[in-house]
Amino acid sequence: MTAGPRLSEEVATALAEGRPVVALETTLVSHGFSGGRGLAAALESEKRVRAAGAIPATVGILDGQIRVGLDRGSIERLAAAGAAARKVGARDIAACVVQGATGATTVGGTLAICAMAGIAFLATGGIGGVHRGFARTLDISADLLQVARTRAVVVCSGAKSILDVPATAELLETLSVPVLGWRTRTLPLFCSASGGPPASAVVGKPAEAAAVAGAHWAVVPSGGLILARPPDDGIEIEDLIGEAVRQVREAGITGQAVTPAVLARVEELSGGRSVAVNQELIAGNAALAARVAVAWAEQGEGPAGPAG
Ligand code: PSU
Ligand code: MN
Repeated sequence: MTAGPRLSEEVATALAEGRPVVALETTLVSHGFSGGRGLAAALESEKRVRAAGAIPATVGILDGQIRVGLDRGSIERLAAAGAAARKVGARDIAACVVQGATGATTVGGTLAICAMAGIAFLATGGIGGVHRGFARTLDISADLLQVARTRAVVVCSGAKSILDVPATAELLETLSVPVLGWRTRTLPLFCSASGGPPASAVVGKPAEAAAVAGAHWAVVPSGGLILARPPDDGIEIEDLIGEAVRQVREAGITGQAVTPAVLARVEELSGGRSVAVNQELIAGNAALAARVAVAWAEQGEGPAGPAG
């Protein structure tokens, strides 16, 4: 049995020709939204990646097969499965494959597959991070460690403010992960642009971001970078997030279920306002990731990915 990823023809060809490819995760599709909005976010992201001149590679595991470059029907399947799809981080891939299961990959899981496929650009809404109350629960997303050990640029709007964002920024520093602010000096708080901890550097052009990535890979060949883009139209929902985190804790929810549960509560408490921002973020980050991937390809430094 082989656990190798199956690439779509389009993605395989693009990678072979050194053309820009952007990976997209699917946990947000299955677990991140209610009512089919995860599917809309996924399809819009793909569209934006293409519009910016790159090839989207949506990643997931279908019936035990790791797939890179999902077709629409497969993305629809993951969306329809919802919570029935496994939430797959890097540690969960092996069991999901061997057991023939269907799984939606987190940022960390998607990055692990990017390393296998040779893709070096990924977009999402917000990465996982250090959870509030981590000293008691030790709940720290595996996304952070996977970013630290994967040669890739992860474009996001920071870590969700459902997390302890200053602690998340500290851990990223500990892990030597550059946190590049996209035209901002601070790490965005997902729904809101301001109030976060400082970025480690500011970049203002896709080519600059690509150049910093290349220079970083000369220093840390197998390490990742975060490129953090603030929301275009942020909203202030800090109080409500605190309330959502409290409710989830009181309900006794732990482990992998925490992030989806908090997201669902935030969606409810904000009367859906968080969802509109979330969808816009994901699509905007996909577009930016594509621009950076295009700039990388234009710099002609060759394949960026680990398999290249
Ligand atoms: N942020 C969102 N929606 C999501 C996630 C993050 O706005 O659905 C998902 C991502 O896939 C991320 C994962 O990788 O949550 C992190 O989960 P955990 O905290 O359990 O590591
Ligand atoms: Mn966790």
